[in-house]
Amino acid sequence: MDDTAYRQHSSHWGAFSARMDGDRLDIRPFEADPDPSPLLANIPASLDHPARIRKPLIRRGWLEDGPGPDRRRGSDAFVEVEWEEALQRTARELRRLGASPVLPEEGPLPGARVFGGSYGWSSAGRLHHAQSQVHRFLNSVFGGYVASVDTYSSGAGSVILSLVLGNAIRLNRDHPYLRELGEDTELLISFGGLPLRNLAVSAGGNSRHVGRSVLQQAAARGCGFVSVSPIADDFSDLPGVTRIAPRPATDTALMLGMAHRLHETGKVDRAYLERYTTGYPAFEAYLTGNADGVAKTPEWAEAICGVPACEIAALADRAAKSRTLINVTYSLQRAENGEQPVWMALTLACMLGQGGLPGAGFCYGLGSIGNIGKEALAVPLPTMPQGRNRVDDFIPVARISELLAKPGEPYTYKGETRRYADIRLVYWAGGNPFHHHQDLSRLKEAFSRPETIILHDSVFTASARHADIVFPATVTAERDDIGAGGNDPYLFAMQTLAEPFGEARDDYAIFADLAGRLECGGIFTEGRDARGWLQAMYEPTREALEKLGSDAPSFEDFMQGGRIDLPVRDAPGLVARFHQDPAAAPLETPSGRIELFSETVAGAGLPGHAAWLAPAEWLGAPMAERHPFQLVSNQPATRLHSQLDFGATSMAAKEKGREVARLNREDAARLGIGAGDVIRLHNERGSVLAAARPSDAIMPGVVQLSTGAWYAPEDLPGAGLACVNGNPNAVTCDAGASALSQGCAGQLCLVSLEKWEQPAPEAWPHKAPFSAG
Ligand code: PGD
Repeated sequence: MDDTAYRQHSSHWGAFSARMDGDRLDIRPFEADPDPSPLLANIPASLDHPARIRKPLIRRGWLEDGPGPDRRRGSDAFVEVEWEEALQRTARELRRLGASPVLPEEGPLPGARVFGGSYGWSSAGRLHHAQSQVHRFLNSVFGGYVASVDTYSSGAGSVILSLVLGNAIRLNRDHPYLRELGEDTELLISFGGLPLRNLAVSAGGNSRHVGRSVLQQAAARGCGFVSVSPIADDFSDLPGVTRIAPRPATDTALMLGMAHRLHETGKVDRAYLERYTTGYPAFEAYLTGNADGVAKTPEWAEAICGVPACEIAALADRAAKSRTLINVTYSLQRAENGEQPVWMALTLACMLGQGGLPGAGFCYGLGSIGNIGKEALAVPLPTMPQGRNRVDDFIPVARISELLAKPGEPYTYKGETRRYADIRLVYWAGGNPFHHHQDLSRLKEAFSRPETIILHDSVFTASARHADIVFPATVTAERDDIGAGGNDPYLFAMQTLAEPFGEARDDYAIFADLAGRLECGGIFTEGRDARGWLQAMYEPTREALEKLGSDAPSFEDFMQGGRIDLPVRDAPGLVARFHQDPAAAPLETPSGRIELFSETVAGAGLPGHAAWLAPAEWLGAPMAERHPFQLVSNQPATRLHSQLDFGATSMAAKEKGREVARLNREDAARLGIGAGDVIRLHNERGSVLAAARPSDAIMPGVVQLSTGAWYAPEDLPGAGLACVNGNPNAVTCDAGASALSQGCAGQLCLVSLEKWEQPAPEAWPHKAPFSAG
């Protein structure tokens, strides 16, 4: 490898080129990126941080006593073993659990007791995508696995939209909202703001960060912006942004107040409702109070959300006068009853009747993830086939604790009653459940139940600490791949930048070896090595490009650092086609139209239309008398989730290694809390320490602690177990958003908050494996 030349690479937060400068990775952002992400500076630490895993690890208790439920997971020591021993023992265990080249055609498969949901963002790279690899492996050796459906990002929102907007849920990938925002929108009302930190990241790659320039372009045209969020800096600091801060979790009430004003002032577009929607009369009866005796007036809304009724009415009037785009970010639905703000925003946009106009109508998730609202691509991206999962069982992704702790018990999902499988083996690669799941003490209890837990990661995360067998995986910089993300306009050759750390191996190599030992090698590899797969995956894209008359290099030429401009589709997307002719391009809903009343939702025990449903944990709830602060655990600005938490950008934002929590300046003064003080957030589920930062950007009664600090529980004198690094999931609630979606509701919960007066224990963000014991 020529160490002097820059090589091309990519990440979820941007493309770049890099070369080794001594033992340091020198990174240059992609030259065509107008606004590169500061997260690029986290990457160099990925090569040699002490948290990297050098050799396979086996938990001592598992090694000595064999598989079985074990409460020592999480506190037990690990033993470093040679690859041969680790692979042999793993293959033996997988065989014991039923892995075989000969599986029954009929009847139960061993995979029915294997959880392979393996949720997680993994890394960029179309081949070495860890979750795809683990799925392919489990399909090859167990005939399948118990899967997970939906995402932590968008569980409640995706479920409700799948029912009431049908195929138009794909509108995120299908409609150029960003271009239209730049060119056509007159008023953007964005519930959840439009945080550029989220727009910076996109699964698989985000090579051109255009969010800032689109907002500037819209502002220069005179577009108005209304950011609705308890956190003022959730929207860019452009001049003229109206910021409205409702109590967290009450946006639905605010929207209802706006809807009532439209109704009262005769601004409801009845022709639009008639042509494109169904079920409005039932919603209207609720809105006016004909159904329940309570009119959802702006005054009614004010009592719930705290925003003055006159402001609510004025916002409705302004929306009706302008070409208005109503956007709702994922953050609002990652909460109890999270379906409601999404459905209500859709209902409000339908009442305004502008769905068919460029730059107007309803959008879901703009500002939540980078690829939403970008132009759709005209060619398929290279994809690793996962094989067929013959186990017809799944959980909604955030029900992992129940799955492991309550085998056989019933739960509901989309109106059906299902039962949890009885899981013996958990296989995880490319995710960090002890970062991403809620109520981590409960997750820890659940993780003590399976017989064996196997995990691949490049670093020793809290999830690795709770596994039995840990395989050290390479990071992207240590392997070749192809980089591409949904709606991102380029395909990149990702070139190896450095030798693997220690004895780390690619996930593909680990699975291929295990599959071989289980006599399933042919099924898993189809006779290909990693390079062979890259070539096989590249070909369909190359052929599609050729058909469109685009120059497409041969695979070998492309892998020499090539980059291909991908064409965008010029045909209108689903939303546009539906609005052109709803009869010719119906939605995949029972009526073919937008459902403002849904029988399925009503059948699941919820109101059949969007409605204000008070959650258990909001500032108006009885629980707030005990725990008076609303914790907002949002996405971090300095890393992606928990990835590279030890990187330069992430570490620079911490205080003595501890995550920073922001709270309103007046609240801080009242509680005698100054900048940098250690504070403790707690409720019945647990507690977490953080470093305080008083801020005017946070509304009173709210504390913001982003996700991603690595979970490090310690017993505090007189205060029980606390995460000393600042992971908010030590205190969040893991109940599903509702019985309908069972989505992740981790964004909001109630806590008590106080200054930690005792000597603060040191944060220990990223321990090496051997200090785990
Ligand atoms: P990551 O930190 O991205 O978090 O949860 P997720 O589990 O996706 O974890 C990815 C892991 O994969 C890292 O440990 C990384 O080292 C590892 N990895 C990366 N590349 C590779 C590879 O090539 N091979 C292998 N084997 N491993 C690799 C994110 C989830 O958190 C999400 S998407 C959301 S939206 C949720 N958001 C919230 C929230 O808003 N509030 C709370 N309280 N909690 C949340 N959790 C959720």
